[in-house]
Amino acid sequence: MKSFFVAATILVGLATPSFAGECPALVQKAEEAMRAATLDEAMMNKVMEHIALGKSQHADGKHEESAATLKDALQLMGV
Ligand SMILES: [Cu+2]
Repeated sequence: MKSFFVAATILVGLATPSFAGECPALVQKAEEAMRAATLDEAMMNKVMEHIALGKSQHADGKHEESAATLKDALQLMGV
């Protein structure tokens, strides 16, 4: 019984950081893409809004939503 709890704890521990770690990597990717891309001002603002929202979702622990928002930002830039 004890080993079951240990195994469950390890599984939960492995599942959470994969999301938590994905957002900062996506933020970095989006910011790099933004610097490299030639966007008009409206698109630039839209991308920046997405990145800011993604960061705050990540800070709130909503890592799945954050990753989705940041992937939208990349998609806006055609990445
Ligand atoms: Cu996150």
